[in-house]
Amino acid sequence: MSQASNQDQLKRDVARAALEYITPMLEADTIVGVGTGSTANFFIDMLAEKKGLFDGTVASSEASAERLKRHGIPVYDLNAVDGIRVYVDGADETNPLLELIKGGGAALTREKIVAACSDEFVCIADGSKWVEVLGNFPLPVEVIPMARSYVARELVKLGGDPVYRDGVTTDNGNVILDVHNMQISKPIEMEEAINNITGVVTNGLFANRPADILLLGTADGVKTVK
Ligand code: ABF
Repeated sequence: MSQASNQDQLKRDVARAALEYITPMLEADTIVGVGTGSTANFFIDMLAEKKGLFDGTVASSEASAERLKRHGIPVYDLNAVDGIRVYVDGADETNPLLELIKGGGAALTREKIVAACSDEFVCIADGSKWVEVLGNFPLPVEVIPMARSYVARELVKLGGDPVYRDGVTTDNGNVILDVHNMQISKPIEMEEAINNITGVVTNGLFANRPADILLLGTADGVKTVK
């Protein structure tokens, strides 16, 4: 099998494991938070098997909302629900504490909001996402467009090397700076420091609210990390 199709198989495996994990939670009033990206897409396609056994979903992006609706799965505005029982989403990197870098797909702000509202956050990832120290993957930062240059200068002061993601506008109408060359040894502190820069909407560190459980796809099967 090629490396790409092997990685896709691992993504399918963790999506299946997530579906099995959440199935006991599915009741008539259950709301499921659904993430964004290729791993989350596998999960969405499998979640269609459970259509009708739960109330509906809240999606972390327009793209995921469209995919859910194509399957006939109800998608609610977050303001229309009381809470989210469980949120399933991928990541770009995870460390052993289940602190994450997310936002490679530019959906980080909605992902962070959905994570904040969820009783439980299940991260699904293939083994390539596992790292000891976060930061090899460039850290996405969503920024109000007029603040882009100012925020970039402040990110340099924090030790990073920000690069404007040309041609990308987020679902919220903002821009993304990808911060390269960061060795993030203190993710909680870094998440807060970046959030404190005026003009930053969100950054892709999920450390204050890490995942609760990680389903990691490896050649030896799906590993559960809590
Ligand atoms: C979202 O999708 C992210 O926050 C992350 O950026 C990305 C992971 O994508 P994939 O599953 O395609 O690797 O979950």
